[in-house]
Amino acid sequence: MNKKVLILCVVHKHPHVLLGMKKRGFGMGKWNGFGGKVEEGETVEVAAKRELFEESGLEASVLNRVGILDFAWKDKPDEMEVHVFLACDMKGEPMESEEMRPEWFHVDEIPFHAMWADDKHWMPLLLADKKFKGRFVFDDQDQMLEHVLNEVLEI
Ligand code: 6OG
Repeated sequence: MNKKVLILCVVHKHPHVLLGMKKRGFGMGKWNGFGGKVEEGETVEVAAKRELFEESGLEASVLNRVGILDFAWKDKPDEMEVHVFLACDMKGEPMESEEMRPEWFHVDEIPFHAMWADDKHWMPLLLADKKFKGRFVFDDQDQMLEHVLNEVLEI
């Protein structure tokens, strides 16, 4: 098994969330939070602030880690451990980057049909200020085959 550590940041300013349309690479054509791989020597928090700034132009003063999600693909050795962060307080205005086109969505109008299939399971927990851990398995068409998701008190 080959496990990569990544981070994902969701910006929540009630009643809106900021998502980005992924313009290239992994997950292209889907709305998602902002994120990517943790670089060598970085903590997950530092990586989350860096990725949020690089992809959205926003500077978060505080980022709270609210979830850890494991993603696996059937018949593939690669797995991802994705640390999910919530940003509620930030400086700047969202700006389009090479990777992402940001857009605010009302929490009742999140475009789950154009997002990774796991998001509709854990995002309601994130929006309700809950913490969670989960594992999701996909097939080679990125259809979700199995999932386990639990609310937890501490990450
Ligand atoms: P780059 O390849 O752009 O990092 N990511 C996922 N996010 C969701 N919501 N569901 C998934 O289900 C995901 N798999 C990966 C982690 C990829 C970004 O996409 C996130 C990173 O923020 C499979 O560097």
